[in-house]
Amino acid sequence: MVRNSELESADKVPAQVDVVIVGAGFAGLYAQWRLSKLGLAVQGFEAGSDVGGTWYWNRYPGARCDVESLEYSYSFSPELLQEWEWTEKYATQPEILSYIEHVATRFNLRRRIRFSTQVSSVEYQSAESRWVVRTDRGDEVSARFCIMATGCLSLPRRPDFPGLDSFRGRVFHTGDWPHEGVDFSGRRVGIIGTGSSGIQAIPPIAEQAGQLFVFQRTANYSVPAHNQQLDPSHQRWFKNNSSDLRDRMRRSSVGTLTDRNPVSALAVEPEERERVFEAAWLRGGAGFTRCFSDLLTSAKANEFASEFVRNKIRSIVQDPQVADLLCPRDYPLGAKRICVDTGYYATFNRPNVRLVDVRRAPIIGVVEDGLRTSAQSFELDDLVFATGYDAVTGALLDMSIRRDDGMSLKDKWSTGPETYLGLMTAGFPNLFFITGPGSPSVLSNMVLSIEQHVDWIANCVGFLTSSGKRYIEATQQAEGEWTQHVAAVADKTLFPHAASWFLGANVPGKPRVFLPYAGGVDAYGHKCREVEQSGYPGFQLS
Ligand code: N01
Repeated sequence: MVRNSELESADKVPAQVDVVIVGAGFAGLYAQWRLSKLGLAVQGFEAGSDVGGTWYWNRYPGARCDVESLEYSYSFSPELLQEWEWTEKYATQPEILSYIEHVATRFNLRRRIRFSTQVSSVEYQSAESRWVVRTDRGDEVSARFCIMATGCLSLPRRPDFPGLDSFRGRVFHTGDWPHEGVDFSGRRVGIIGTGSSGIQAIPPIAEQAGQLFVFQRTANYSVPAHNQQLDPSHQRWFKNNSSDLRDRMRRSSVGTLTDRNPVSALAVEPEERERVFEAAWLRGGAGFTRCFSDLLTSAKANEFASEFVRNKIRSIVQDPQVADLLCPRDYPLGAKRICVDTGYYATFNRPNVRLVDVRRAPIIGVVEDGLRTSAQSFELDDLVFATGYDAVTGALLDMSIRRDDGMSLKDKWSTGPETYLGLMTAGFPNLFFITGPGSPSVLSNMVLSIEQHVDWIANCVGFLTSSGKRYIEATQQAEGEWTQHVAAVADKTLFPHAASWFLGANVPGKPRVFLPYAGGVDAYGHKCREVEQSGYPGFQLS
């Protein structure tokens, strides 16, 4: 075993370590803490110049979490819980980033991370049962274990419009926003995309810009955040009861305190249904999709909720034609990730904002001074892409992960990812994914799911190390059965009824496979515990 004292500076990458951790967001940092505690030598790599992951890159105006701050935070340290004071119900990106930076400093986690460094290849040497990790800065390190904390939404996608290079104005992507911020004052701005990022960025950009054109291909369902300052007594209550509350979150469907109402939307009178929808709308947040038991499983129940939101849009947006265009109709509410906004629909009442339907008249290209659709030209100074990510598998497949006999993860997953529990894939021993495909990941409170995965991985690595075993690998059979189970569970829901990034539908050529596990955080956690406690059935240990 390599001693930690040999790794004083992240700029001196040792030739051998026990564990390499790729990424330094919420997942990578907790993995650093947890694996180092086992006395293992750990080396981290991070593409950004500091910690933060998603919250390092997504600095666009309006960026904010849609899980409540108190719930979207680490639970591993009671001291950290007590000393950190969140200021708002839904934290802004700067506040979350300072929290992550504080964690890195408080637990001294940066010293084993090499920043501004992209991992380019990860290769398994079967004779030695070790991984060789190489970076774009020429580092080469050999490790027994490799942990991919690369994030589910970390590889931005920008459509390749003809002529984009000829554009003389400024071009931005929400997922790679300039650190110094952007001043849109008085400018003609075009924004493409009305998913969660676009819906958050549009209101503040509209307040600054001279003119804002919103290029919408698919209308999205969005519910108000009703964000507010955190009441100190509520924060105290959460901290004093955190142990019970965290247990409740772990036993819930998505890892938050707002769990699913067990009552069917079809079992109540219309007045009661409206009352429940109205209460959920007034409470705000993504919990709207859980205000009845069957909004994501029954098309009929879902249509009631969808029509409720459409009516809200019609009541907020003054121009009936614009309101109509903002009303989603071609997929069930929640089948694409529901958005949470502050003033999104009302922004379309501003005289300087125009909604452009690029479903009817698609974008055909970019020219020197703007953008063209098949119907019209738009003169622009700035172009903002809020066009999303190659989600869940994108960052993993962007690296060359392979074995020395030539088999690559890209080849193995060419028809869709196959994992056991979203944690490991057969043929790639000692390689762990945090919130990988086939785990609740993006359907859950990410911080809670990250902690659950890191704890499982740390316990597994601790067990292998103490029992003198060289490696662990998912079996083909367990992986095949789990992959089928993930698909079967998704098929019982309305999720596959939308062409979403959950299914890979936003990336041309990506296999259409439902990526996260929709069976719930509670059932999933139970299964992982059972596997751990019964000696890792479904995995081969050597
Ligand atoms: O990306 P998206 P996102 N021409 O893929 C459009 C998380 N997140 O970055 O639907 C025209 O959802 C595309 O149109 P369509 C959250 O999990 C969380 O907004 O494909 N339009 C769509 O409107 C979220 O779900 C938070 O027809 C094009 C948009 O771009 C996930 O990140 C905040 C186009 C992409 O939407 C991703 O959200 C932000 C084209 N060629 C993000 N190509 C919070 O916590 C794409 N589009 C609140």
